[in-house]
Amino acid sequence: MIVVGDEVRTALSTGNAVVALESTIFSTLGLPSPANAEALQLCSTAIRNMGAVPALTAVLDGVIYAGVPEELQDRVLASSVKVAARDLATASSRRLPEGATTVSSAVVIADSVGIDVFATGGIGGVHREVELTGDISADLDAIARHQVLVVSAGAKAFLDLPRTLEYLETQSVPVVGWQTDYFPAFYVRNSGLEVPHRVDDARSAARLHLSRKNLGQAGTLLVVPIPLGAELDAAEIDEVIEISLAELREQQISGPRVTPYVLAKLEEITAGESVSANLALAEQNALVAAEVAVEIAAQ
Ligand code: PSU
Ligand code: MN
Repeated sequence: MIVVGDEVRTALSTGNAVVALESTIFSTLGLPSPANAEALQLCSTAIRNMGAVPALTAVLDGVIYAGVPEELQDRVLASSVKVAARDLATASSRRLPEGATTVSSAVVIADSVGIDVFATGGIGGVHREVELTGDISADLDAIARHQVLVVSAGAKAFLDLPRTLEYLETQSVPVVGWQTDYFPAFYVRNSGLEVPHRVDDARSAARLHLSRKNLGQAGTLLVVPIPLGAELDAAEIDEVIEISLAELREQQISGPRVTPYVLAKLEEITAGESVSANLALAEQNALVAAEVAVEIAAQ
């Protein structure tokens, strides 16, 4: 069962703008405390300042929320269980105490309650060495199947970006650069890979989403580069990622433990700058998402 928060329900029924949020990014799996709480605060405030309502998604005591009530949000921050789209039904039926949604589950929830726009930091994608592991995030298929506009700063930093773009093309997901012709690389504004489409304002993004809907097609990926002042050094990031991935291979660590490992390493080596960068891009994505949601609501 999905419970829609009071404020979100009112906004949806009166045709006002809503932006859905995933919760893995705000949990212990995404950002270290207290940066996780700060990130949730920054994103929620950015969305409100634009005139939209934030809808934090999560699972609490088996209840799937679209709009976690504020008094329960601390439990989401403390969560350490990742709930992807495949896990939603069991999380609910087994009454999972605290589950953090990923992009894939959040997009399923948003679509089923009629929320058009979703914001996150970075989506999952095709992993490097996919030919050995077969690891392709369920985020990609979820975006391809659900009528939600997903706003992100690209994909997680250590993925195979060219293959991620190929996969999105295969799935007919338009990747749209926000004021850019290039796919951003999370901590870095430009990966050097071109995107097939570009929009320069919220109205154009809203129109694109609505025409996808009219065609009976599903999700769109709007990619927003990290703000200029918050960008990290591409060479340094690459080096840390290479070292982390080699260490993971040596220790035979794979699957869900990869992301927290790489993020912790990046935080250590950049002396916390990677965390500040993550906050800055998440806030900016929330802001752009809210701007587009307001335009969609106005059309
Ligand atoms: N990007 C990050 N850190 C994360 C995630 C994305 O920089 O923790 C989370 C998001 O919730 C995304 C999920 O939906 O990882 C994808 O996980 P997987 O690769 O297991 O599908
Ligand atoms: Mn995976």
